[in-house]
Amino acid sequence: MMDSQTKAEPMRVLVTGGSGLVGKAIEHVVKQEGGCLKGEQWTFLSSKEANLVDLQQTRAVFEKYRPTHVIHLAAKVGGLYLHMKENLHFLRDNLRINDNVLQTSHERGVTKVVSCLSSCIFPDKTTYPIDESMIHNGPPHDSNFGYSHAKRMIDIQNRGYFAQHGRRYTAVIPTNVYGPYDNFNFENGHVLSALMHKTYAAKKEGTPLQVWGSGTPRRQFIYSLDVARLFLWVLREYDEIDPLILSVGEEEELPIKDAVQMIADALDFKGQIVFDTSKSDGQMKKTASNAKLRRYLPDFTFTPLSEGIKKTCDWFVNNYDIART
Ligand code: NAP
Ligand code: GFB
Repeated sequence: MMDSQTKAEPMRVLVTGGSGLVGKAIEHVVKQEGGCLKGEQWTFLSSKEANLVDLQQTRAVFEKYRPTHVIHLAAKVGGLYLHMKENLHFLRDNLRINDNVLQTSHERGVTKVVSCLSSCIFPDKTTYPIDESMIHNGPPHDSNFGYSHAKRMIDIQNRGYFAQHGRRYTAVIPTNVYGPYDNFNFENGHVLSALMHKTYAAKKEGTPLQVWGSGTPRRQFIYSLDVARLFLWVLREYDEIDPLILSVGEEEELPIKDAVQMIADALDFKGQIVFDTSKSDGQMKKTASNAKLRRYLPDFTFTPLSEGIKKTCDWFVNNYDIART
């Protein structure tokens, strides 16, 4: 029951998690930026079509679409405060989703799988900048240990499929991603999307903007469409089993409070900004090196943060009724 791709046959690409922030960005690049080559089939899955925690549903959706290539994005995802509440749930769901997708891909002879890790999986106590060789060099930050260990296992699984079966399954490691179709929920969203919603509400209600934590932790933010363009390059051109960090340069890292000001400017919020230091700061920094990416793509242009934040705020205001809030 091998669906392996003969040389001439165009790819049939299955994007798991195709309805989320990164999935929607890939769909945009595929459909609006010529990312789909002649004869290729691209399928963007959501959990409504198949719950990938369930092996039978996973096998059934692979039977239906018979992919030759898989971009594996599907995961239980969330911001710092959701992780702190549900570390075990993140661990168990993501371990099962990843094993079902990788094993079913192998059983069906899928030529290439590109999975998605995250820069939060690196050791919390480390030297900086972090690079791809450091994934397993010590425990991740305590706030997201469940998700981080499940994601680290993908790197181990990829090595196993290559060592035992010669499969060329690999992974990318984005830093914090933001953009249209993000999760803008106050409690469960990542920092930028949650704060965009809070700023929008504070402006409407004439109340102060509540930022959680001290605002001093530092992050590197990458725009979802940049992640999408890099994903397509990795699918077509990147031939290593070892993962690849997808990030802006270290010099683009900034404290949360500076990103808050960019959001306030983008939404024209002139009210008071309050930092609630009773809330956790989470990991203080996770500075990632993009030197390996730059060796491959020295001229790739990233969307400047202020421009990406403006575009995302405009999308949120114009799509408030369909946005995840
Ligand atoms: P997202 O917006 O929350 O989307 C998650 C996607 O996974 C959705 O399409 C969702 O389907 C699907 N999904 C969730 N549980 C599922 C299940 N049990 N069965 C099938 N599908 C399921 O997340 P995202 O931010 O796009 O993340 C995409 C990938 O990037 C993830 O692997 C994440 O770990 C990784 N990543 C994200 C960031 C970030 O800052 N956002 C940073 C680094 C890495 P529904 O729409 O039906 O719920
Ligand atoms: O994006 P975020 O939730 O996760 O960012 P991480 C958390 C940082 O933003 C913390 C501050 O320093 C928070 O104190 N922050 C301020 C807020 N206000 C808010 C707010 O309203 N909501 C949120 N969420 N944060 C995640 C990992 O870590 O990074 C995930 O837990 C994933 O697994 C993601 O890898 C990319 O950057 O701390």
